Amino acid sequence: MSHLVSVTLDSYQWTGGQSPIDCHICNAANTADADLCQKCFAPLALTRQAQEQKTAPVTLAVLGAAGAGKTVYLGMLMDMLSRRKTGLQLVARGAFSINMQQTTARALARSQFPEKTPNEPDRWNWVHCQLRRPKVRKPQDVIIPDPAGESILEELDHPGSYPGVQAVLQRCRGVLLLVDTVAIEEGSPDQEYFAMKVLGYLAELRDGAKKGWTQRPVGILFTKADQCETCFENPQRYAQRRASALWRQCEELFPRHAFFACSVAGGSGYRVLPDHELPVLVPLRVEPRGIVEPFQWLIQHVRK
Ligand SMILES: Nc1nc2c(ncn2[C@@H]2O[C@H](COP(=O)(O)OP(=O)(O)O)[C@@H](O)[C@H]2O)c(=O)[nH]1
Ligand SMILES: [Mg+2]
Ligand SMILES: [Zn+2]
Repeated sequence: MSHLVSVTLDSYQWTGGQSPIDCHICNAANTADADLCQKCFAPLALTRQAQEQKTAPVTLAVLGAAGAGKTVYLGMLMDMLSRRKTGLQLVARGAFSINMQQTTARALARSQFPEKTPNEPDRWNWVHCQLRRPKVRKPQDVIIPDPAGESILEELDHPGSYPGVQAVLQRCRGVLLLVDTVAIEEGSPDQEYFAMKVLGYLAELRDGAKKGWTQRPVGILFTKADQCETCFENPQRYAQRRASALWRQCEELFPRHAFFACSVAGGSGYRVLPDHELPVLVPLRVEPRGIVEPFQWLIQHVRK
């Protein structure tokens, strides 16, 4: 029996008629018929759609530690803005952009939270949408990825391990940084440290000619604030009292920053679900608060 196998080299594809495609997120060259970028795993449909536009899409980042509430927040935001008929509205571009909204809405409709975002970058959600704003004639294309929290941390600790995260951090023109209020109330410092690591990274990047994010907006968003009414009452004061190192970092390094509080669930409780061994935290009812305001602020402060 022979152990010889024939392996097709990818390089044959470069000789085909179609020209290679440079990923919009990380600039890596890809074969014309690839679906995902070979370096950062962003869907190349993003790049193809971006190439159709006269003005390049703006990349925004929604970041936070694992479990901070990124997927629930983004899914709810998309769902709310895509159903609006006036004010700030959003239209998804391409079927892949609807996945996260659909998963979140479907889970909440069954009184559950969506499953955790997988670590593998080829399974992250990417949203490409068109923003329509009152009194602004031209719609603006926006790209927002939803990476797993562990991958963000891994990239911050070991640069180069997740090229997708690195590319997004370098490319994004504004950040919403999510901080879990429940964890802060429980006395866990990890949420604050995570946010500070992200801000430390951003502060080292160049913004135009200067070092540091002097012009780009950073919104700090306290999630799950249904569990902490004082946070809702005054997020800025809450930050100053309960996350003082993060608050100081924002004051000193990011001239354009603001604090917000949000929640998707109007209370939550534990329930035993058929396919889970342990009781699972579920939303008691869906009662979105403070979802649109932080995003609206971010969009307003992104430099033209
Ligand atoms: N009480 C409450 N819990 C929430 C809310 N949003 C998310 N959670 C909880 O936080 C968990 C993680 O949310 P997820 O969006 O998956 O976090 P991610 O890892 O940052 O994407 C969910 O499974 C819920 O248990 C909220 O608005 N209120
Ligand atoms: Mg997630
Ligand atoms: Zn790429």
